Amino acid sequence: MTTKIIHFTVNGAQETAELEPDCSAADVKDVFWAAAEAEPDHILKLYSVDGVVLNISPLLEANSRDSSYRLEVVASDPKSVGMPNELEAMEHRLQQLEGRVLGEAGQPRGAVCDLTSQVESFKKKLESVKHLSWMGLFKEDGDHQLEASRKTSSSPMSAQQEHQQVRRKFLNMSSLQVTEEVREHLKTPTFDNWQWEEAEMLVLLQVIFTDLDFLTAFHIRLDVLQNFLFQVFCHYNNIPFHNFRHCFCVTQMMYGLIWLTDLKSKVSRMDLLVMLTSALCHDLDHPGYNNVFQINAQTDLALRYNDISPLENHHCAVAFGIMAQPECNILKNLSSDQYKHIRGGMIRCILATDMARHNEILHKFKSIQPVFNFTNREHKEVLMKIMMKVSDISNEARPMAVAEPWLDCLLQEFFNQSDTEKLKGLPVASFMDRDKVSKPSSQTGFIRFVLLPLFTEITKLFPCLEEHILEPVRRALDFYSDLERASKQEEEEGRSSSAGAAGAALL
Ligand code: LUO
Ligand code: ZN
Repeated sequence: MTTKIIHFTVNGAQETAELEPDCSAADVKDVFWAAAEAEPDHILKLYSVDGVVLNISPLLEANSRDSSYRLEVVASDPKSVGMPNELEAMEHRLQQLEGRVLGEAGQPRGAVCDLTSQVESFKKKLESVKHLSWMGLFKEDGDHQLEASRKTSSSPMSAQQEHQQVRRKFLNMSSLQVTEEVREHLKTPTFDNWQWEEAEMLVLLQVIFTDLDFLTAFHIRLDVLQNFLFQVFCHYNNIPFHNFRHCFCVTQMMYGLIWLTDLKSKVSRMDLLVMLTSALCHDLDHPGYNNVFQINAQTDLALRYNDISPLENHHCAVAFGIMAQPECNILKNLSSDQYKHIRGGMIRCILATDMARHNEILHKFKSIQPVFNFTNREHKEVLMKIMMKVSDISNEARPMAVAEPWLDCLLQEFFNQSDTEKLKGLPVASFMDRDKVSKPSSQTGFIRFVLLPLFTEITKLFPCLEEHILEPVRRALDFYSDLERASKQEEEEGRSSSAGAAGAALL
């Protein structure tokens, strides 16, 4: 093994690092922190030429000068005044300089003005979201397999080790302040979930829970919330669709809908806690095989729950299993009446996400929507179920670049299931069969017959949702309809050309 030469740029300068074969992770960290003149509590990101975040570790691959990596220093702990001390030193030097070189009219000379404006723009840069790359706001687009690419540079870890690494990152970052831009962005359906690592999504979930004042209102200690969020993360499985990133999407969409509909002023904070905690927990420990599979294969879950929404019952039971641990029990300081209210609400909301009940719940909402009354308990309970359903299947309300990868993930999970069903000789649903499904036609059907009726009905109650979720879904329908038409046309042309070729062959 020879010494590895790593070429990288930092603060605009070209640098190289020589990594000895037996260097430790700490040695590598020291090299890069020194090159960046960073404080120990700063967080650094090292990017490859195509913007993928690399692990700063002895496993870092050697590169050439023209494929230099880029090293970025990110925000440090906000308790330190808010500016790195080199900036304060720069400001101090500038004030001294200004005092010495004031022109005859008492105005600072041009050079000082330039320096002043440079310092001002540097301060703005540090405070702006662009330089908080630690929040992953400006990673390269299309970087949709974030974890996968990140793991390429490190040796495979066990799930337990990966979880502990996420926990360390989460707790390290959780004391950092998220900028106003990120907070505002988090309340919109345009939020791009693909830009974020798992630890960063945990930080954002903490922001959501604290932003709605749940900690003060329900006397939730921050460390208990963090334990709860981390255990929720651990209890989602590493499967293509129903994973922790889906949980984050649904919770973030629920948070966005609460703000867009001003639900804070229409329902109690207890009901908001039910909705967000239900969104967070609604697919806990999903195995990647739906209820039809559970029932047909007579799995333990189907047997345990007598074929009645086995998955959704399981998701809810896992949620309360996590909260049964005192160090994760975010409900521990509630009164028994409050606890009963939350538990009843979460059971209703999580069980409502079973798509087999789609028509039942939508029909009920349609019957009360024209006379909806926010003081009517039953009305609010139906609305909370509808909000769960909207958040759960809302991918197509997001920008196409965010939504489309989700359909690929979903079909991958569906195809895994139908492959297994074929192997086991179990019934196979056509919309899950890789030999029958086309992405466009499955999606046009779903949008036309499932999404649009649901989103149209909730938009009747909250007209402001028209532009935020109904319009994007209509655009998605147009997109997939065009794709469907184009692929049908190709098929036609394929058939006619092969018919032509066959005919020619006969001549
Ligand atoms: C609806 C649904 C059920 C289980 C798992 C995922 C989904 N979601 C979706 N299904 N969630 C979002 C989406 C989406 O954007 N598209 C689809 N599309 C196709 C595959 C589909 O037809 N899904 C579907 C439709 C109805 C159903 O039960 C009535 C289950 C799945
Ligand atoms: Zn879900």
